[in-house]
Amino acid sequence: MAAIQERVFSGVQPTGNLHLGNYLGAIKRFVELQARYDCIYCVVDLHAITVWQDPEELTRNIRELTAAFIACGIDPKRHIVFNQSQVAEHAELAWVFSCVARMGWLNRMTQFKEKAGKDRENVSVGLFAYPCLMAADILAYRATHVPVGEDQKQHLELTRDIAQKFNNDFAARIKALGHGEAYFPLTEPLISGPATRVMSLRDGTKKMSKSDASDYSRINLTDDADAIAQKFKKAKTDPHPLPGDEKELEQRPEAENLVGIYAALVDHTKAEVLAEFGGAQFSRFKEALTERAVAKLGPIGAEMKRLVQDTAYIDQVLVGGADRARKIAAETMKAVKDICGFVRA
Ligand code: AQP
Repeated sequence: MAAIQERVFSGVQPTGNLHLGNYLGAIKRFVELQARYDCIYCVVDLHAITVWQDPEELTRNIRELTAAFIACGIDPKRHIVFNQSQVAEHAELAWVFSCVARMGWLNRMTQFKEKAGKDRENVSVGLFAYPCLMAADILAYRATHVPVGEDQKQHLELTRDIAQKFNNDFAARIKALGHGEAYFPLTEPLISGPATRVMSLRDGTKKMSKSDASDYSRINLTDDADAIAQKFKKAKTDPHPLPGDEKELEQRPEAENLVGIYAALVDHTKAEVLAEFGGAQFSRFKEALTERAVAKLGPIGAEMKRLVQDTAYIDQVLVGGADRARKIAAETMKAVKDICGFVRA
């Protein structure tokens, strides 16, 4: 049986309003990892429908996110880019994992608690079971590394728990079928850098999020230079100049957020940014930040707008990527069926 090879997998939901947090926390890292790993990047449309999606808007958002991946620098020829619903093995493996995961594990997921809020009885079963599908996304490719933002850390820990329990429950069978000691790898989360949790521009204690009602809370990847300038200008800050020392950012969430964004945009540490801007007023820092953000996002937004017009090209990328992804996922699913004891063709 094939040994587990190093492989990167990650996904983003096509739920519109792609923002700077998605870019700095995830997509920018996806791009960087291409040089070192075989990468699979997925438009996770099955995750998107855990909350209601207008079908026409969903189609547009799937294509727009694919365009964003490519515009940010993901190469769909060297790596795999596809949308999840085209590879049925994700949903199939998710069912097996729903039978491996325990209710108690899922009950502890903070994202579910936050998203369900007081309306727990009325949210979809899919929203609750979401982490099982996420584990299936990753493990269908036996991915060893998953770049994500800080908010996904708990789901990745659950993915490891599911892999571990599957490996333990079926240990004898896995060995007998020649897979060695473990079939699934214990996937490593890749969460590092100065922008693993980009915060809202209106409230430094809240995550920058697609679903925030205020467009001023986030910088969208498709915002033009004027919108970016306006949003940073209005971004909440405190009355003090920037400190020279990183420790002094601790009680200043808005300042820390803007410094982290700047650092991630220019590939510096927060300490290096403060060495340059310590003592500066926010007005000067925000101008420099706007300049950096426009320089980075301007070309991405323009390329996204160009690519989404070419739906034939985008759809061809997704179909081609899905064909390549399915080959890998189908091998995994065959092995899983044998391990579980299902009879198959
Ligand atoms: N604010 C953020 N800072 C850093 N990373 C972030 N990510 C999301 N928000 C931030 C990372 O982006 C990747 C894709 O996220 P997703 O689309 O799958 O789901 P999400 O986390 O639900 O995105 P949002 O924007 O927060 O949507 P809503 O408003 O629906 O909750 C992931 O790697 C995520 O960590």
